[in-house]
Amino acid sequence: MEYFSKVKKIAYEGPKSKNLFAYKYYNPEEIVLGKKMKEHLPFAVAYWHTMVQEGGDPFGPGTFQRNWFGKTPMDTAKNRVDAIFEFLTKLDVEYFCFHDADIAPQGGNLKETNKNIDEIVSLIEKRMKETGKRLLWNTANMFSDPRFVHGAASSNNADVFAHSAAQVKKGLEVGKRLGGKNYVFWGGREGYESLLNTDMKLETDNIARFMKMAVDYAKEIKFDAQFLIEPKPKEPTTHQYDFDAATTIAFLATHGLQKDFKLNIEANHATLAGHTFDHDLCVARINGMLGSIDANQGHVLLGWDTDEFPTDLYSTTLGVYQIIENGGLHKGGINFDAKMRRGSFEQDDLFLGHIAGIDTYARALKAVEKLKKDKFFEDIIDKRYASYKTGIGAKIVAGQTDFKQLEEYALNNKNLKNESDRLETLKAKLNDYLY
Ligand code: XUL
Ligand code: CO
Repeated sequence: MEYFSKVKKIAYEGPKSKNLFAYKYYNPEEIVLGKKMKEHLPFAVAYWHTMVQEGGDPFGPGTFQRNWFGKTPMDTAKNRVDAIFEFLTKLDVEYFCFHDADIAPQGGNLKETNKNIDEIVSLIEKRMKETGKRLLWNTANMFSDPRFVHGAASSNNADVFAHSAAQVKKGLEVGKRLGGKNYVFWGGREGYESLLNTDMKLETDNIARFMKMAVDYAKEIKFDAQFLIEPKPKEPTTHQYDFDAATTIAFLATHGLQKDFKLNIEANHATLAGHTFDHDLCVARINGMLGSIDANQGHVLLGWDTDEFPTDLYSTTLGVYQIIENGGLHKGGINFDAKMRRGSFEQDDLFLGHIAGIDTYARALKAVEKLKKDKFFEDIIDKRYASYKTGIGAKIVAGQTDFKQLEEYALNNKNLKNESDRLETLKAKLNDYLY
């Protein structure tokens, strides 16, 4: 069956097009900064938001009209496979991402669940071969089922740790079978509510033990995906262990895991942590840890993870600048971890949400191209840090001086002078590149 029968393949029609179901800025074959747009921006569709979300909120049930519900949960799961591959093909997006629980319903026990997963994975594998679509990453949902009430690898209950290990083991096998490029850990319930009853040291050590076992198992089965951790500061628990990029890098370094992992930076998670999107991307990048991106945005007035499609050109441009500075995302991609608003309930609206996000990233890339051609940021940085190019500054950077020499320099220096930043002018100039 055709699930989106009214929609044809979304094509690039240029900024003047009035067709809602067309790209105005994303022109996949266009060369920008030496590469095709589609190579700079390897987009992915998130199974959970696009295929599974029903649009409920704490005040009322779902509103989303979807035509893939079948008689049984397994029928629905099978229909969803056909629907997502039709969606990816019509949207002209190469990648998708999923949690185990998104693709197949839980059975009465782990064995039955794995059987359901195997059956659906066979269908996915077949559709991947037919369409050429690829798996950017998969992950395990270790937060929805009530068994994860106290966490997964950080649970106080060793039986839950073991169950989680079995789930990730299966996830790694599925990732290998589908040729997944990455495998993601998002903390989910790996955090705590109160120190009154929490052994933080045991919980964080256990998470590290869990990660090591995952890396070892991937090696054993020759699954060469890049492991990723996706930081998030709060939600669902008050304190999430993977708070932000810096905290997560420190955790990995402390436990000797930094070579085996990179980070999947999500825009809305960065802003929940009190950072900008580009801040967390930059922290990951300068530490050699930028792996992939969950593209979305929060709402400036709300303090939770609203997972909106990214339409804010300002933050997206600064984000794409970090991707370019990183030399691209390598094995990673740009996954739309974004959901339609409850009021955008028609099934075909799913295209419009993705088109909005994809066009925003394309515009951002074009803005970055202009910024790079003009050496906009390079010139600012060169000038601002010029004192480290010559004289005492050059010696500091080269490690050729010490406190005694610096004291002598400072004592003799009659001319300590700072320069104004004029950040207001820079911000105003940046607008010329965006709008
Ligand atoms: C939750 C979130 C997840 C991860 C995958 O905030 O971002 O959907 O991306 O588990
Ligand atoms: Co995410």
